Amino acid sequence: KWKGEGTTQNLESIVIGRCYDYIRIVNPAVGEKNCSEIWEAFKNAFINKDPCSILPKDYELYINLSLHTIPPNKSLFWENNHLLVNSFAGRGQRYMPLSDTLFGFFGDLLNWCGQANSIELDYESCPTAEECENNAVESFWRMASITYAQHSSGVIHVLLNGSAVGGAYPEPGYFADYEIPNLQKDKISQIAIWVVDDVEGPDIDSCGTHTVEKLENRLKTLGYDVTCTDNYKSVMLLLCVDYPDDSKCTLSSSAPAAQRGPISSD
Ligand code: ENP
Repeated sequence: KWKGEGTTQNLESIVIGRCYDYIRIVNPAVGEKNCSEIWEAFKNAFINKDPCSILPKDYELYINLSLHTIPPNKSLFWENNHLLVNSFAGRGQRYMPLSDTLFGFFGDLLNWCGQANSIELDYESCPTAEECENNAVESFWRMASITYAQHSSGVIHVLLNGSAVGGAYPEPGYFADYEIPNLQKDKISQIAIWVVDDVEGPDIDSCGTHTVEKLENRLKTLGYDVTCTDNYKSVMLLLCVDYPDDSKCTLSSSAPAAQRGPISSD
């Protein structure tokens, strides 16, 4: 009856398994968490309710039970490059985007919704954001985004896609609407923006132009120390794994270095 995909099959097993994977293997520093209690709180946010009347605050208990500290300088905000962010972050080893916190890891890439007057999940279909914005998944990410931004500190990183149609910094968007307004200014030393184009994609947006300029101005007006880098090399190197022969992926410094020969003393 809805236009969106239904609840992911085996949702309960997946999220409880993810929770144990997270607290035991991915990030044991979070300490002891009760994964079945977290699942119950998650489920109670949306079961037996009209699937278009779920609000971010319905996930309050879920967030309280799964919350943990986010290490300073590790936060990574992003738009339009989910899979790149997941591999760049390295399950929290390099950076800790929302999807590498326990409360985001739980829902990443999954889909879920309930039904009014039934305690069953709906595995057939779920409302899309166009059908109603107060759906279970949308409200989950809103609540998670707000919490993540409030708990981020030190140098904040933002990875944007310079090839995205419509611009690297979308408005409306989670970053624009739920994350920037919830950053705690006194805990933040700098905001480092990286605008990276797809290797074979167009250069639509860059530092100082279009929507990125708008973002830089917004953050500066809020009083942040903002830096912006185009095609940040670490991210480019990762993208280039799939395009080793593209001209953008030439390791320019290696050939001269190899040809230079030994340093002579005279
Ligand atoms: P998209 O549309 O590129 O990618 C959405 C996919 O990323 C979905 O599969 C979603 O899981 C997963 N995902 C992981 N983290 C988030 C998230 N954090 N979020 C929404 N989806 C997330 O992403 P968006 O919609 O532009 O969101 C990007 C935002 O995430 C940025 O603001 C960034 O700073 C933030 P699922 O369960 O829906 O299948 C917040 C909102 O971290």
